[in-house]
Amino acid sequence: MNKLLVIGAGGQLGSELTKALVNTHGSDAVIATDFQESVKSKFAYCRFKTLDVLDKDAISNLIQAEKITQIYHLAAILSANGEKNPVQAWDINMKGLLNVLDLAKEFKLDKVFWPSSIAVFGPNSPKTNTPQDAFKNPTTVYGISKLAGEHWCEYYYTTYGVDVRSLRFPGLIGYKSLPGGGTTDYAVDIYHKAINEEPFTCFLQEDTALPMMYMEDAVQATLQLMAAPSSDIQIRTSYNLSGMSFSPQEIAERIRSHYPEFSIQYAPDFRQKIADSWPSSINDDSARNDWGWKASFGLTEMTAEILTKLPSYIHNL
Ligand code: VAH
Repeated sequence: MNKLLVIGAGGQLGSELTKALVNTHGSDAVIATDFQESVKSKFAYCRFKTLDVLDKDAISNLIQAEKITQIYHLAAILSANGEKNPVQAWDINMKGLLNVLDLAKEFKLDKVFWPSSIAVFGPNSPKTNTPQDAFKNPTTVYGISKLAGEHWCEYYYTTYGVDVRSLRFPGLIGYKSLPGGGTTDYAVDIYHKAINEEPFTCFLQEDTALPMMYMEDAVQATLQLMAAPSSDIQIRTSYNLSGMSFSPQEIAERIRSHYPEFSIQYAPDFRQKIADSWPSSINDDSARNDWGWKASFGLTEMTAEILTKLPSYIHNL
C-alpha cells in the first residue's frame, strides 16, 4: 500500500499538491507535514503533523512508524527570502534534501519527489527557449542550492538506486495560498489586489518576462511524472517544465479585460536583479518526449480561472 509523506505541505505548491495526492491515493494514504503548526487548518482532509526537515531522526521515526513508501519533499526557502539569510537558506534547502535522500536509501522508499526551479539557470544561460542542458551559473543561494540538489538527486539514483524524480518549476501561480517569498510572487499578489480593486505596485519592471505556470498544471505535471514507469525517466537531475511566459504589463492587460479600472505602477527592487538573471522562456521537449507532458493553461485561461474562483475562495476561508 502506498503511504505518502509530504514535507513542507503548507507552502504554495504543497497546499494544492497534497489535496491532489489525497484525491489520487486516498486520505489514509497521505500525511501532510510542515514545521509551522499554524498551517494545520489547511489539512482537514488528511492527517497533519509538525515536522522540521532538519530533524533527521524525527523524519526517520515517522517513516518507520507510518510505513512511508514515498516522500514529496517540498520544503525550501525561495529566491528572494533566501538572499536575506543565505546560510539558513542553504542549510534548509540542502541539509533538508540530503536528509530525505539518505533516509530514502536507508528505508528503500519506492519514490521521492523534489522540486527544482528555473532558478538553476543564470545570466550566461540562453535567455529564450532555454534548453534542458544549457549552461547554468545561478546567482542566488536558492538557485545554487537547487542546482546542487539536482546533482545530489542524480548521484543517489545512479549510486544507490533511489528513484528520486524532479521538475524545474517556473514561477508557480496559485490562488489558494499567499505569496511565499519568491521573485515571481508578484504574479500571485496582483490577483488579490485586482479583486479587492486596489492599485498594485509591482517590484519588477513592466517588461520583465519570466517563465510561469498555473498551479493546476504544476500539480498535474507532478502526478504525471511520479506515475510514469521508472524506465521512462531519462533525466535524473531535473526536467525543464514550461507553462507560459509573461511580463507584468502583459498580466496587467489580461486583468484589465476583467477589471477595466485595475491600475499598476512599477517600483523595481532587489528582486529585479534576480529576475534579470533568469530565462524568459523554457524549452521542455524532454518532458514532452519522455513522459508526455503538455501544459493546459496560458495567461488568458489562468487569469479567467483565478479571477472567477479567488473571491469565493477567500469568502469561504
Ligand atoms: C521563486 N517562485 O520566485 C520561485 C520560483 C522560478 C522562481 O522558483 O523563488
